Amino acid sequence: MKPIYETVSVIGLGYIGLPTAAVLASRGISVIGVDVNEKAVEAIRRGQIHIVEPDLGTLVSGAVATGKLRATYKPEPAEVFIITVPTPFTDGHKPDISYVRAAAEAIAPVLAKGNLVILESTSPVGTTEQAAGWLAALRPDLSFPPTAGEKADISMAYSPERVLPGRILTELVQNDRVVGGLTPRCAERAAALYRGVIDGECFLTTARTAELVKLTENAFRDVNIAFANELSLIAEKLDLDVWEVIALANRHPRVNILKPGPGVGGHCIAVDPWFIVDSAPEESPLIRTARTVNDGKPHHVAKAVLAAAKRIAAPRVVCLGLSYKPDIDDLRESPSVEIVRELAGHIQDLAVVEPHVRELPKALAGLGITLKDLDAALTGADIVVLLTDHQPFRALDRQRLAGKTVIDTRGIWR
Ligand code: SAJ
Repeated sequence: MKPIYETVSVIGLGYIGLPTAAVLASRGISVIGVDVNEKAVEAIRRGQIHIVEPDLGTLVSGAVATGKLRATYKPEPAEVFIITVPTPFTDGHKPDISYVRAAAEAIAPVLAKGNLVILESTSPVGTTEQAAGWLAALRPDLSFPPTAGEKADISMAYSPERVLPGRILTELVQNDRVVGGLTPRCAERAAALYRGVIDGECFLTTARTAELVKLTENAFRDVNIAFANELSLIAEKLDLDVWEVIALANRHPRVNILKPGPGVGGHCIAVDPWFIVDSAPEESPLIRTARTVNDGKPHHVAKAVLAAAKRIAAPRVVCLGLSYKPDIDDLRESPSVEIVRELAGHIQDLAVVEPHVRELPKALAGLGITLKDLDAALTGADIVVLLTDHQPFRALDRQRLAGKTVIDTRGIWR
């Protein structure tokens, strides 16, 4: 289907906004990308990208070369505004929607009758309605759905991104979308945009339902990973192989246990469940406990390494992998980084292998840790700790591990 809007502005050009802007531009829409980050804007202006994601560089350079994608610091008039800014949490696990508010304040001056505003950032239930309130206060000359309903000058909807880092461009186009409107017409107008761009189906609902759907997806995964992680502790205590237990249990037609690991990282699954807990604390003990179980796993792994290290005089320890999941360079909220950091306080000879970075992240700098290549790190190591299951580690000749103490948190060398 052909896109029905000619000009779309994407506010926030990060892991979701930039791929979204590039895909819209590749469909012939004129896209105005807006970001306050100089690194992002200047890179895009040169036709380059400031994040790592397969095939994104080619798509962005093509879109910039044809003039379909333009990056700016300040919003300009457009038919549709898509907000894709971060929604982190504060120290007390409270959602921080200040970037959504800043985005609403930035677009307010250029909003015009007939515009559509879509929020895609993961947000607590009620945020889209709240954003309508902020906009209404700044633009008393325009009417908004919470007060004017279907007759409002501006349509507003919530449609969560649900793409997997590493597969963003594929999933952006192929995944189904949930599109929640502040009114049915708002949902219909937003769905009309996506239908012109994606191959997946659009499912229409209210903005509040769509907001909870997004949080539910990631909380579901977190709870299921927590089950696997708890099982790994139980199996360890009972001296059983958790991987064998899971593989055999999964032969049951209605059982599908996920994989235990060193903990849960990334900016989504380790964050979003807290938004549910914050909005319904009494009703969410399971979701909160899952977070605690997953957050406790890095410390448990570090303790196991230190126990093994105690049995060796002057142990040489090597940790394999820093990113939060395999074959990407993303170190955000990575449990592997947390484990290495904890070990650094106790192990004199500590090396790290991370094929996707050139230097150690700030969190690990100045702690006496050396970044090595795989071959050099394994030579002479007493303890090998597998933290992230990158391809070169999966392909390792097991002979290289002979005679060493191996702690394999991902179960790849069984
Ligand atoms: N993990 C395990 N065991 C498993 C699966 C994952 O320990 O069986 C760990 C990973 O090692 C990693 C973390 O969980 O540390 C999260 O990785 P992931 O690949 O499950 O998910 P993300 O965070 O990269 O992306 C998720 C996706 N959500 C779901 O699968 C429900 C993605 O579709 C969302 O768009 C994304 O969050 C987001 O932006 O919200």
